[in-house]
Amino acid sequence: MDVMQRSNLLESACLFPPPLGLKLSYGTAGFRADASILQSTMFRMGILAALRSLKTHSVIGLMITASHNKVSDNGVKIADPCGGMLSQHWEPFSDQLANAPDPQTLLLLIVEFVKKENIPFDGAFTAEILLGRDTRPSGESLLEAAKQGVRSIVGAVAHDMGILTTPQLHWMVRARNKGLKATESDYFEQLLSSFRCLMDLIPNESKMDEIEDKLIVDGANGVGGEKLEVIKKMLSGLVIEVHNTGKEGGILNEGVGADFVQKEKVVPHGFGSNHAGIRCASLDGDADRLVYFSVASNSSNKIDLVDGDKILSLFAVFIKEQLSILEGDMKGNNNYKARLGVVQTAYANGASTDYLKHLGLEVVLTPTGVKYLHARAAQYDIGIYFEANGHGTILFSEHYLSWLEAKHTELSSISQGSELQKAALRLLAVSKLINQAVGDALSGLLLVEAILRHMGWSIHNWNELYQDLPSRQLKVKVADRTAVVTANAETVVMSPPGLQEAINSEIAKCIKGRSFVRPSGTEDVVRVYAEASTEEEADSLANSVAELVDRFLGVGST
Ligand code: 16G
Ligand code: MG
Repeated sequence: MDVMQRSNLLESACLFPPPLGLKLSYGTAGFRADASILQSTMFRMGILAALRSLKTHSVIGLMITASHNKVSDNGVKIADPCGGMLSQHWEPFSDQLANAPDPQTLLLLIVEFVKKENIPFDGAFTAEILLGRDTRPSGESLLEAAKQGVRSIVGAVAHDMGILTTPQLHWMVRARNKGLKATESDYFEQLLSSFRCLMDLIPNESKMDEIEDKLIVDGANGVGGEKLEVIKKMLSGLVIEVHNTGKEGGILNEGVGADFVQKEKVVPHGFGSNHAGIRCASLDGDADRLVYFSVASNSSNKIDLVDGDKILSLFAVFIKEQLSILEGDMKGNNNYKARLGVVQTAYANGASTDYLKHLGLEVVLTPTGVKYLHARAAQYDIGIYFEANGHGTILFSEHYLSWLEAKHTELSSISQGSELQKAALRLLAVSKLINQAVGDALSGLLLVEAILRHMGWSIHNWNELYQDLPSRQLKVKVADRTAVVTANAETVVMSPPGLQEAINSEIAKCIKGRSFVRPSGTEDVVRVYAEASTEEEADSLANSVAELVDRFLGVGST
């Protein structure tokens, strides 16, 4: 780094002093805090994104969003060259950058890191950053801070991609680095053409008339509703009505959205008994989560939730069906059996895991957070991952996709229109429809809709795949949540000593009891999950475990 670069960094850093006395952390998926204190973090993440671009010789993404958090919050996450989350290897550096107390310390940190990581500053490569933001009012000024951060690295270029869903930005980064078409209209075009392809391949015998044409979507008053309005206009064969678009004066994530619906299990604002029985879906504030629900027929505000686990199960059933057609009667020489795997977290309802195992699928658990699930799913030819909260996707390995392309070409020449050829084409269409970079509520929704029509299933048929075990989630405020150390994909507490044994004895009192605790990666709390055979048992197990957490770690304890 030459003198000009150093003075450029120092000068611009002076314009963005960090908030005093506050420790920021990259957390599970980027920084999140009250928007008013994020200017310096945003500026510094602009720098980090530019350094990452230089290091990887690739386009990097910077997304300004706080997902399902309240509207006064905002946040930032970085998309790596493949479109996935920032490499965990760089997370400690992002924490250090965000927390550097003054411009000199910041510069020193950067100089050291550039040396350690061997980041080239020879001008041979132009750092390029795609910036996106959700609909939060604070997004615009935070975007300016991020741009200044990018530009404080001499020669780096910041492209403002405008208001986007988080998955759209990840998709664009991945597409750019693969040399593919990468604009927003390319995104819509890819989704719509692969959706159309799946719809055209629906078997004639599918009982489509049993399915309500109409889908009502809760847009969380965020960016997802806005984008869905665009998709809607280009669709045929599916009627979508979007509520909570944010245009009717509703507030982002307030009593609406996938997080609210999944955690509270009640109707979002704008939905009521007049929607009973109709297929409904809910997106979160940045549209990377999707859950479905139907409004209970009695006049209460209760819903039948169809969560991420059930979306995963629907996808798994469909993919498995296509694979057995394709692999059951292999014609030609070029035959191959795909490795199909399913990835969940400890939050997956126990009934879903049992169901998936009964289907004969390999099911693995990882810790909470997309970066863990995604990495594990990428180890299969086809890896399906979902969190119960509705974040997930289906990954196809490059190797499998090349095989599938070749197989499809071969089948098209020897048995055009055969079931085998159709199965290959369906799998190829799924790989284009479903976002390969990150979980995406919009593409997930289109895939769910296509599969329901393929199966001839109403939302009720789908929901009956298995019966969820009653579950309860609580959070406990403690003195120091980092004192909770877990292992085995967060299912076992290693520290503080004795807590796991105490939890075990509570679990033993319940039929089909299961419970675990973990420190939240996004809030200063310890989370408690419990499930059991009845609502009462699940509630009481959650309460007893929360009491244990409080006893071992409560605000008063040290
Ligand atoms: C973030 C994660 C989500 C996870 C949630 C857990 C990403 C993109 N998002 O929203 O996957 O379920 O955090 O929050 O990784 P918690 O640690 O507060 O429970
Ligand atoms: Mg989100």
